[in-house]
Amino acid sequence: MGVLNVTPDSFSDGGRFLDRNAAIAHARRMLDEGADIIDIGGESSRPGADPVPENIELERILPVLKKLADVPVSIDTRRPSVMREAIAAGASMINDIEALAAPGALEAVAGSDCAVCLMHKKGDPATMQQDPRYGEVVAEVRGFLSSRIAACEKAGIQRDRIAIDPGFGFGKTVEHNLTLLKRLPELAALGVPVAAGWSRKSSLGSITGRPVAERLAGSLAAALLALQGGATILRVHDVKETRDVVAVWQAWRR
Ligand code: 8Y7
Repeated sequence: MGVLNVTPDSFSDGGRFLDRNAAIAHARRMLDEGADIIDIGGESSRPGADPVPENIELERILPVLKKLADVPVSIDTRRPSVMREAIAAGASMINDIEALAAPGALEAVAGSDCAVCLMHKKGDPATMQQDPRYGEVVAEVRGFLSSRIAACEKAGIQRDRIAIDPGFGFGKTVEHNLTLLKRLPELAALGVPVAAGWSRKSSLGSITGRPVAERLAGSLAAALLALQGGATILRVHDVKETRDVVAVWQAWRR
């Protein structure tokens, strides 16, 4: 899954693809490099980010989505109204960092054949990295994702439309992220595809001491560990390089 931020303030590529044509060109390039899904986001969910009004989110997302009608597109949004519009415009997946918790979100996806990625986060983007605490992080994340899968199924979103994601960096310390990465098989045991997003994240900065522009090697190491832990969707900025990681891992596994 290649990341396409159509926002002025995302932490690693904010502002670069606000121009519509640049965004579409970047999506095409990621597809050429081997991306299977393009994840379009019109609202930054980085720690401390401000929310954007719905009409702005839609103005950012819809023109790009419509130009990518021929490929699987995921829409990164928390808003049921945006989900509905995106699904009507051809989105294949809703990637929701709130796991369809907003009132009306389950219904927005249920009345379609669209897939959903349910992500765990603790707290809100503005404050979630201020001293996050868990009793047992894996049990809490697993319990949450399991209950969201159940809520989806109850709402009529069949299991084969659901993926889950521990939400690395969303209300989690480096230790929490590493524990979740180490014990990813316990999430995979829930029986739906697991997505993982470590690409360029601040935990990699903490571990390597590198700024965001120099986190490719760290991102690839984390991608490999996620694959080995059972992730089947990797949400990344650097598609070409991650494809090589996947190829080496698949060759080794065979
Ligand atoms: C993730 C995500 C972000 C992630 C899923 C960033 C929207 C922050 N991270 N969605 N979104 N998983 N499913 O660093 O880890 O790209 S935004």
